[in-house]
Order: sequence, then structure tokens, then C-alpha cells
Amino acid sequence: MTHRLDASIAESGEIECRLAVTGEGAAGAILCLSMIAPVAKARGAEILAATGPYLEIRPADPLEAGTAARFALAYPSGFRAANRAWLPIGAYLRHPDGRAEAVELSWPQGILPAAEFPDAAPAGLGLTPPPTKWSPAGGVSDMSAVNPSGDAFADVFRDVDALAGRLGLPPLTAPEGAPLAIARDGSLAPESYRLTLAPEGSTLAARDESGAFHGAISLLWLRAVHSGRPPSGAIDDAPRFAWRGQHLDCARHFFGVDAILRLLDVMALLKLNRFHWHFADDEAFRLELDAFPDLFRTVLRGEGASLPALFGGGPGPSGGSYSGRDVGAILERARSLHVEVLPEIEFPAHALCLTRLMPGLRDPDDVGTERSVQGYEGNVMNPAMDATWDFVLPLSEAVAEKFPFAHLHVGGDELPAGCWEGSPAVARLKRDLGLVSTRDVQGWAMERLARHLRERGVAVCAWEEAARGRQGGIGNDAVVFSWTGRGPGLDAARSGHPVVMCPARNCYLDMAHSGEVDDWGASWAAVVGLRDTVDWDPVPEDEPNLEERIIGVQGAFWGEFTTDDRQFEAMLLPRLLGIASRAWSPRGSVSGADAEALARAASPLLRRSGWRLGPIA
Ligand code: TNX
Repeated sequence: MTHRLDASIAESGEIECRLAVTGEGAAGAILCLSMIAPVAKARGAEILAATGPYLEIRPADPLEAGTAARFALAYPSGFRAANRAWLPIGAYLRHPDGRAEAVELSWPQGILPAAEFPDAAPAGLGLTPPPTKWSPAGGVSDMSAVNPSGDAFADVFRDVDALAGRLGLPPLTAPEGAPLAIARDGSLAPESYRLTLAPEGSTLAARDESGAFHGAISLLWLRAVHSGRPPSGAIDDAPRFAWRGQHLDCARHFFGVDAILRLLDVMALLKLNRFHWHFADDEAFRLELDAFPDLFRTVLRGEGASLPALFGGGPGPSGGSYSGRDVGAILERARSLHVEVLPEIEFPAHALCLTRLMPGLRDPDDVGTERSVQGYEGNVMNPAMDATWDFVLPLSEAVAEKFPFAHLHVGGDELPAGCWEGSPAVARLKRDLGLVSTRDVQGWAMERLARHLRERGVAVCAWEEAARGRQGGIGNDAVVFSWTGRGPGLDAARSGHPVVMCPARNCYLDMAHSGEVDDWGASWAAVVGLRDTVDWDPVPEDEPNLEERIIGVQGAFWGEFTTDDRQFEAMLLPRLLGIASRAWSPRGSVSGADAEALARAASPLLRRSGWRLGPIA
């Protein structure tokens, strides 16, 4: 019999909790748990310790067997608890003898199963993302499999057949399949393809492997959604943006390699070609690097670990790291799917686990008391300390070296307000370099790191904040990721940066789908319905010259309240269909009103993959 926690959101916004104590009772025990964000106060319980959103509390009611302790937790004003993601996670009791005992949560974790809806043949082509041009010829082609002829792109078909197998689909190619003539055509654009479907025989032409791959994916898709009898006609298709990404936060929640491989498969099905791997943040640095063995000490959380049971950890120790073999498996899968992997290190903020491990990364005389958005103190490396550079420069090289993409995302987001203002070392740095504001200091630091990487042939990426500061910040042709909205990305593009658009209100798939309490997700940016993922334009129509600079669109999934690998599935699908359509399809070819139809058409295919699908409307 385990102790059990009930929680609900009261009218007042408070989280009302009831801890039912069973068995031997829990006299003198402390309740440890995490929330989605730092809590402002408790009623009916004393907060004994807090590390950001992690709390240790002592309920006022005695924890006697057969009784229930009642208490309430309140988020700061300005936060509105929206749904089950705002209730406690990772709860456990620490008994006076040090023993830790898990506490069962009485409400379902993750998003509730979506309503089933009937498979219906799509009205039109039913291909997501919608192609640049579709010219129907009338009639249908029989295509339960294809038999490719010609020697071009043999590897591509092998890789697509392997993908089909993993998605629970029959192979695309078979010796007895419908004839498909394959040709390499140097006149086509990179990544583009031309596919003609006809009963007497079909053709696929592409300039490069990626184009052929996308063409074969379209075949796989059409065969599935039209039950082997897709309409005849011609598809001329090319991506609007070269960078079509999905990000995954593997620092807050440790996603196993299998979950990442499954994500890559779904990305390929949607013609997404960049995986932004966020394996480092305040809570852990999860990439194993031979030259930095101590980083391994950041990867576990919970009792006895260097960080407490932040987020869904429970008594722990829980978490994990990615070995060289894991990275190899991810890179190999990504290669076969024409996806590039972008690793991210976080500099200078979002680095709590590193500053705890290496206090020399901070100014010992810093008297600042600033806190990060997640409520952490001291989570920023200090760019006035030599130790910071002695660590971060070789670290950045060691990470970049492991990834053939030769790009590194260096973070740069969310410097806490007031940061470094209490640091005499930063005051001296400002004086010596003629820097005035904290932004200038961050801009200088980002530029120094970016220059170091650039000189070593690594292309640099960073969050939008990195492009601020007197000298224009990071420079070095860094790719700027615009997340608070479209505006900062447009500014960066106007000043010459390549930009990836990932505005939270359209692209953050950790946001709830709706305002319903039975939904699941954050809400600080917006609720992000399926339509919202499509209903925006990355490039303003009246600034067509920015079309070249805005190189892409990307979805993000942050992991604060994830407690199980599979929980991301229903958050990503079907909304990722919208993001993929925005990233691939030409302006005007798809609107928010089409989103639901796209998701309905795709669902028979997506369900085959075993993914749990989220809400369609
Ligand atoms: C903001 S987006 C963050 C993340 C959080 C996310 C939660 C960005 C660059 N920083 O650290 O996880 O919000 O939605």
C-alpha cells in the first residue's frame, strides 16, 4: 500500500493537495515534489527547502496512518494553473531515518487519449506537407508496392523500406510492384522531386538523394492514405525553407534513445530535416565526453545526487546520459532519414548543474541574488572568469566534433534579470572593454564563443537573446532562433542573420492545446491549437527580401513536466503536421482552416506508427 496524493486546481488558482497516508504512517516525514514552475507559498504546510520548482514541505497535519494531510500550494500571481501539468510530479516521502518512499499520484499523467475518429479517404491528395504543385490527371493508380528501375537512388529506397517496416507499413518496393522509373535530373532544385503517378507506370525524378527520399516518402504517404490506390497525376515539389526542424529537451526529462529514434522516423515522414538536440540545461548535461568525465556527475537527480529530484524524478536517483554508442545510433538513423542533428550547449545561463559542479565558473565575490525563470539561483557562468573560458571553449569544440553537421547551438537564452550586477569581476570586465549593460556583456561573451567556433569551421546557432548588445551581439553569421515571437527574428534577419522561426505561440508543442483543465501542458506563451501551428507566416508579406534570410521553421518540445518518454507523442502529433506544412509548403497553399483536414487524412498512417495522437480540433 503506497501513500497517495490527490491534487486539484481550486477556483482561487491554488493547488489543493490531500496526502492519504497508509501502512505504517509517516510520522516526521518530509514530502518532496516538483511543480512546473517555482511556487510562491504554501498554506497548511511549511516549505523547508526549494531548488527552483522542487520543494521539500512539511504538512501541518500529522502524517498518521489512515489519515489525510491537507495543504495548498500557490504559484506567484501572474501564473495561472491551467491543467494537470500544473499539479505536483515526482512526489515522495523522506522519512526521518533517511528512507525515501514514492508517493502515488491519483490523477492521470500526460494527455488523455484523443477521441477515435473514423478513417476517411481524403478529399484531395491527402499529402502532408502539401506539395508545391499537384496536377491531377483523373483516375487512380494501383500502388500497393513499386518496382523501381534505373540505378539512381537505390540506397534511398532501401532506407525508405526500412522506415516503412519500423512504422508498421509493408515495404514500398517489391519485385512485383507497379513500375516506377527513377531518374537523376540535375535541372531540379536541391531537395526537390517530381513524381508522376499513372496506371501504366510512374516516374520519380530528383537532383539529389534528399529529393529522391522526399519523393519516396510522398509515395509511402499516398499509398497509405489512399489504401494503395492514389490518384493519378503529377507532383512537383520543393521545400519553401531549407531548415525544417524539431527540438527535443532531453535535459529536464531524460528521453531514451528509442524515443529519439522514433521521433526521427516521424520527422522524416513529415519531410523535417533538422533535429535540435537539447541535452544540456540547468538540470543536467547528458552528453558523455571523454575529455570531460566529471560532467557525468550531473546526469542523475534525486536522493544522494548532486541535484534534488527536480521535475518528475521521484526519489531517484533518476536520469541518464548519452554514450558515444547512443550518439552513433542517433546519427546513423538521422543519416538514413536525411536529417541533420544540431547539438546544443547552454551558455552562459541555464547552467545550474555546471556551476554546482564547477563553482569556479562563477565570481566568488558576486553578491547578486537573481533567480532564473525556473527559480534557480546561481545558474549562470560568469564570462569574466578565466575558468569559464577554459571550460566552455574546449567543451564547445568537443561537442561540435561529434556531429557531422558541423553546427553548434550555443544557447544564450534567458539571462536572469539583474545577472552579474553583483559581480566585481564583471564590473572590471565592463570597464576594461567599454561595455555598459549586462546585455553588452552577454553579447561580448556570445561573440567570443562564436568566433572561437567559427575559426574552427563550426557554424554557430543561438537563441534570439544572443543577438543583443551594443556591438550587435553574437555576430559570426550565427543562425538566430526566434522564440518569444516573430519580431526578434525579423530584427535579426534585417541585420543580416540567418533566422529559424520558432515562435512559442505557434511552435511550442509543450504548450497545452486548449484552456481545458483536462488538457496537459504549459500556457505561458499561449494555448497552441492545431490551427495555430499553421496559421502564421514566418516571413512578412511586405518584406519579401527577408525570405532568403529566414532559413527555417522549427517546433520545440520542452520537458519540465514530462515524466514518461511516451508523453511527448500526443503533444507532437498531430500538431507537428502544421509545423511541417508551414516549413515545407509554399505560402498560401495551406491555412489554419486546412489543419484539421490534414490531421484527419494523416491519422490512419500516423496511427500505424503506434504513436498516441493528441486532439485533432
Ligand atoms: C523557455 S524557449 C525556455 C526553456 C523553457 C521553456 C518552457 C527557451 C529558449 N527557453 O528553458 O523550458 O520556456 O516552455
